[in-house]
Amino acid sequence: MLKTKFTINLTFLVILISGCQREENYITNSSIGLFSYSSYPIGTAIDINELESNAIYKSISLKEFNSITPENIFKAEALQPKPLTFNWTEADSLVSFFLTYNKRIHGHTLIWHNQLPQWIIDYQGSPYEWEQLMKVHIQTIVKHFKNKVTAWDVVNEAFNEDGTLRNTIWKQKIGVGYIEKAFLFANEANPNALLFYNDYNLESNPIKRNSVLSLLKNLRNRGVKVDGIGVQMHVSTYYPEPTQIAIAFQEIIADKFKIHLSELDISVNPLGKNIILSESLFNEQANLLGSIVLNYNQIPKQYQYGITFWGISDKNSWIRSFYNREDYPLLYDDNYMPKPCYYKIFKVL
Ligand code: 9MR
Repeated sequence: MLKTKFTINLTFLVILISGCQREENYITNSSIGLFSYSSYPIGTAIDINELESNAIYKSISLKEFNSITPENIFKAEALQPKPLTFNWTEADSLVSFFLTYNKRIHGHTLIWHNQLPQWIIDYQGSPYEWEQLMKVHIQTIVKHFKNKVTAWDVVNEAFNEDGTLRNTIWKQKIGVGYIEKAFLFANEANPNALLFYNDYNLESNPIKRNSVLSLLKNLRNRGVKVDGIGVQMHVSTYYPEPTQIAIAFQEIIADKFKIHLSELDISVNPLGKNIILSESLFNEQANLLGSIVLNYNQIPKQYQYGITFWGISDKNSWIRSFYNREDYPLLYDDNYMPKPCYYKIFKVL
C-alpha cells in the first residue's frame, strides 16, 4: 500500500517536473515573448510608477507585449490638470520609451466621467462652451501624439447596464450628441488614428451591447468615423460563459467593427469569499483564457485589433484595491512568476 502510494507520487513528481521544464523553456531558453507567437498585437496596461521603479516589470513589458495602453496617465486629470495647462512629462516619457522598442501605443481615454480634474467638474458654461472645452481637450491631446499613438478610446463607458445612456457630466452639459462630437473632433485632429468606443460587460450583457452597436452604427451611417469597439473583458471564472463571449464577438464583427479586448483580466474570486488557492483554480482561469483566445482567433484578421491585459502581475491589479478583495486576475503572480494562464496562451495562439 505504502509502496503504491510512493510510486504514484514519484510518477506524479516526474510528470510535474518535466511539465514545468517544458514551460520554463518558453521563458528561459528563448527571448521570444507572447507577442511573437501571435498574429495580432498582445498588449498590457502600463503603470508608470511600476515601470520607473521595477526592473522585472519593465523587462516583462518589453519582452512579452507589443501594444501598450497607459493605465492612468492619459486620463483627463493627468493630462489637463488645470484649464489649458497640459502636463505631458510622464506621458511623453512613457510614449517615447515604448516607441523606441517599436511598441504600439493605445490612447486611453479621451472622454470619460471618471478621473476628471476638479476644474472640469466645477466648470460653469453654456452647452457651446462645454463643447469647446471638450474639443480643445480632445484635439490638443490627439494632435500632440500624432504619429505616435495609433488609436484612441475616444469615449469610455457611456452606457448603463439597461442600455440607456449614462447621465455623465458630458451628457448633462453638452447633450446626447456629445459622443458623436467627440468622435468628430478626434477624427479632425488626426484622420489617421483609429477611433474606438470602449466599455465593460459588452461581452456579457446583450442589452448594453445592442445599444452601443446601434448608436455606433447610427454614427457611422451619418459619416462619423468609428473604427472599433473596446470590449474590456473584466471577466471571471464564474461568468460569463465562453459561448456568450463568442456570440458577442460575432455580433460586433457582423456590424463591421474591429474588436479590441481592451482590459482583459480574469477574476478567480468575484464574490470576495475566503478562497483556498489550488491548482484547479488557476487551471480553470487558464482554460477560460484559452477559450477567449481561441474565440478571438476565429475573428477575421481585419477586425483583430488585439488583446490587451489590464496589467502584468496580480500584485498591481486594480481589482484588489478597488474591490478590496483577495484576487489573482492576471498572467503573473505576486512574484512576477508566470501562471498557468500565461502558458495557456502559447498553446492556443
Ligand atoms: O486600472 C485603473 C486604476 O488604476 C484606477 O485607479 C481606476 C480609476 O477609475 O481606473 C482603472 O482603470 C479603469 C479603466 O480606465 C476603465 N475601465 C475600468 C478600469 C478598471 O477600473
